[in-house]
Amino acid sequence: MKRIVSGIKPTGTLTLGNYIGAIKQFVLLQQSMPEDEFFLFIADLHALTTPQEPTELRKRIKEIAGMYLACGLNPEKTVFYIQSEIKEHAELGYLLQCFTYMGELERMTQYKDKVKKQESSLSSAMFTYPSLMAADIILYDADFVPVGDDQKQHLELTRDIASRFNGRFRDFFTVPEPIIPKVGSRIMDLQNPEKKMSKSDESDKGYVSLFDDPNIILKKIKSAVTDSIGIVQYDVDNQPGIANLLTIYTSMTDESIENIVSKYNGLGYKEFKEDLATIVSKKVGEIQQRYNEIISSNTLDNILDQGRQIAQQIAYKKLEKCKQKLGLGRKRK
Ligand code: ATP
Ligand code: LTN
Repeated sequence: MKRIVSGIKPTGTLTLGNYIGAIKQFVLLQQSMPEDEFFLFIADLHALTTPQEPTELRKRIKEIAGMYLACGLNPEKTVFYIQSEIKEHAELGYLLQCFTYMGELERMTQYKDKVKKQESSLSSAMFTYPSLMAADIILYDADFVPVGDDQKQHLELTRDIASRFNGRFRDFFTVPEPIIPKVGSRIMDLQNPEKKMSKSDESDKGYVSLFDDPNIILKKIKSAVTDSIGIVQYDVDNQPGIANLLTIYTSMTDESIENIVSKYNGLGYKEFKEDLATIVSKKVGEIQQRYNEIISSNTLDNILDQGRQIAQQIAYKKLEKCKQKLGLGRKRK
């Protein structure tokens, strides 16, 4: 039996990128690996690396939990929990900082991008956050970590940190492997297809939020930036906008890109975009309906309580053993 672990930060809203690159993959994995254990958490400590309004943050934590379920994850097969409710994450995060080199953190592109944008107001937690992410994963001896393309580098660092620890203290942590979808691991901004679709974007025109009104979704997709070539075909270099829309289309319908391209052969972008807009707004509308039912029932808190209990036990044992290895604690147990 293998263990799969992943998390999502409760910053901004959930986007179509989060759905296609991460949540949909979680659902597929859950279906294709029914014997394996699934641990999914809400990475609220990670959210605090940038300033958050407390009421908003509290609301978003619940939103993500509700969306995990609304998108089709089964609470009977998945352990859902909130990262900050398991104190071991933060403690192991600190311990792993002692096994992470400054140079490694300085090379993280996500950090480098933030430095470029925010300069002096950047928190030190933003810098050290990959060590906390490593802790989130290896605390549970995860075998696999499904993530979008932007997290690949953090996963590589996680593997290096785990291997470094194992090198000093004999094999102690499982070295995890990323699972990155072949298609849809990097959904691009609808207004600027050179840039990742991001929930932290200042303008909301470039992303579809899973909470957007279906009519707004129609508009956003229909006004996605394309090009003047006028042929629906998959050419990332010359038609990045259309390539991105094709990726969204195939991800939302499971129809192959080849099929989609031949379906729109001889037709213009207008028809293609209209169809895609309908597909996305309908699918997101269905997710929203399930979300509203989940949020208005009282099941969410129970699910998160149960998840906390299960995760807590595993995390406590692993951290205790880790501290022993390091020589912390007065007595050798
Ligand atoms: P931000 O947009 O602020 O950088 P984020 O959406 O990348 O944040 P998370 O919410 O923690 O941060 O991401 C959750 C998961 O969604 C991660 O696995 C991430 O790789 C994936 N993901 C995020 N954006 C995209 C995207 N545009 N395309 C595909 N996957 C994505
Ligand atoms: N760093 C990720 C969110 C995240 C995560 C994790 C993903 C935090 N801890 C552990 C997978 C496993 C992000 O910013 N998207």
